[in-house]
Amino acid sequence: MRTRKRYLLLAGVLGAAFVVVPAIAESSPTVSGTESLMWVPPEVTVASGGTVNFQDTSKSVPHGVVWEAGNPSTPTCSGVPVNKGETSWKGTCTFANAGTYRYFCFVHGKAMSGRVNVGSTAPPTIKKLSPKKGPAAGGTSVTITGTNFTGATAVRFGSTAATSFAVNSATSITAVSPAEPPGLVEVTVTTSNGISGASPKDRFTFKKPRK
Ligand SMILES: [Cu+2]
Repeated sequence: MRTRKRYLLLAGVLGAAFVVVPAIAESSPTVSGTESLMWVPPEVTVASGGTVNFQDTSKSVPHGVVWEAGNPSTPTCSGVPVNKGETSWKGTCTFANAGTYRYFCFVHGKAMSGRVNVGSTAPPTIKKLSPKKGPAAGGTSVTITGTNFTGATAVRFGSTAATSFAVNSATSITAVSPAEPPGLVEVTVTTSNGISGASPKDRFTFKKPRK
């Protein structure tokens, strides 16, 4: 057991040191106004300053965008009909500020609504785990406090994925620990902006079963 534990600790440290942060995919999502009077997909997420492609693929049904009052800022658009309706168009809009942008169709009204979520480009960080230990059998509900958790795609205990996790807010995630051999691991949160870096605050201990 002793050797195994050392190995795990080593693996955890090495894993954290050699984590390769994937290049952020800068491809922009595309939203299509359809013949069935929907924006597809109705919700997309981009980084601050990111762009979204908009198009009318219906051929015959005109659509156009109306930005709702209360958005973080007015997006800068090119080739997208704003406050008017047109058929067969294709363009892009750039979203300078973080936050949620809501819009609806100039022709079809709020029944045809969409959202663009604009997030930070900073990778997530972990500031606190609570609790910091649990049984090797897993099943511990761990509250992870930190930053930039919005859109988290993975939570890992060492190299093992959490059994499940829920993003409560940009600063809070609740994750259920998987089964792991006893020992210390680094917990990581992954978003499209990267993986949280190793720190003493993200360490979780899987306890040996009592005999
Ligand atoms: Cu429309």
